[in-house]
Amino acid sequence: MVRESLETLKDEFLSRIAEGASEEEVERLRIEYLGRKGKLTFLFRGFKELPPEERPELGEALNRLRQFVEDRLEFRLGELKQREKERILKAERVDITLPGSRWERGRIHPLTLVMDEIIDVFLTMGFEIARGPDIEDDYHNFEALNMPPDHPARDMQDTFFVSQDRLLRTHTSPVQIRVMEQRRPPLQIIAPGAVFRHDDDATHSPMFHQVEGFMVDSHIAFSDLKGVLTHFLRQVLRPETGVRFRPSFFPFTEPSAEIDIQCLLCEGGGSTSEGQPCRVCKGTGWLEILGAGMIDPEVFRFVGYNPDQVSGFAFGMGVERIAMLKYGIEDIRLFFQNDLRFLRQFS
Ligand code: 2NM
Repeated sequence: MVRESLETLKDEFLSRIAEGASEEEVERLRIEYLGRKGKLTFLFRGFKELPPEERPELGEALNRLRQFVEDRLEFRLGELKQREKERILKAERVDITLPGSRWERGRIHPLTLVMDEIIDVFLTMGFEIARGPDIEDDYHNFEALNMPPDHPARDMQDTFFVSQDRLLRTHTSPVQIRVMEQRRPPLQIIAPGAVFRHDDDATHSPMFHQVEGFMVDSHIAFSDLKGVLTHFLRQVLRPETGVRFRPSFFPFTEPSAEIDIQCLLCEGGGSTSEGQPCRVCKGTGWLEILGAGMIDPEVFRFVGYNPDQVSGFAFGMGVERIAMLKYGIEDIRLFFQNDLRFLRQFS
């Protein structure tokens, strides 16, 4: 009687487990048969009401059935797990014959290109590179460069102040002051780097780059300035570029000069082939490209040099301006917008 119901239960279980197509269904079967209110558990409870002589045989049969159900559940779960694994392996197989996606090669920024070319010419002439902080004090940016607090030239520098005595350097000249404070001539130094002025339009950026430099020794003359800077310009631009020196003024040099090159577009003619004034040089045939001069004796006194024993020249240039002239770029802001259509044009 009970034996028969065990057989029925087993057959029913076998057909149910064959239908169970997911791990969740198998788990539900485990609860249905072996859980606290499960079908087999129920039979185990009824076991106590049997006459004692029937108990051993039936107990053994019940235990065998429970073991059978447990084994079957385990086996089915293994089958389903294996099937799922195969499905995933098939679905997610990597096709290694597909062509990969290529990395786009990066480029050097046009300002870095021009900066490196400028630096390279001076390194070849034996100059050293010096660097200094972006944030300077009033003394190194102005005072030691012969610009006392009431000096009108300070108006020319629209300075970003960080505090009473801290400012974003308006030129890289403070680097040269720092070098002279620490070392004795002979010195040939260039100071490349970012500088900051309160100015913002198509030809002025609040952050731009300069390369300044100087040469100091016992007998440096204006002819040395002319020779070094003419050679520099003909190396960076074209070997046949015309160069002219005009008198000018800077608080830190005396005498001072501004240096022009023949226009790169109209080649000094000042007009286009249609007889219009050249748009790059505005018809003058010349472009201002460098400022320079013989270092003022006052600057030497500030750094502890004896102006009767040393002399030297110094110069400065704007890297963006040179890059704009060289490549015919009309708006300085293009350098800082990171538009790939612009940046891709230089290599
Ligand atoms: C310029 C023009 C002329 C200059 C002077 C010095 C220093 F520190 F040696 F005195 N550094 N740079 C200088 C001179 C810079 O830029 C247009």
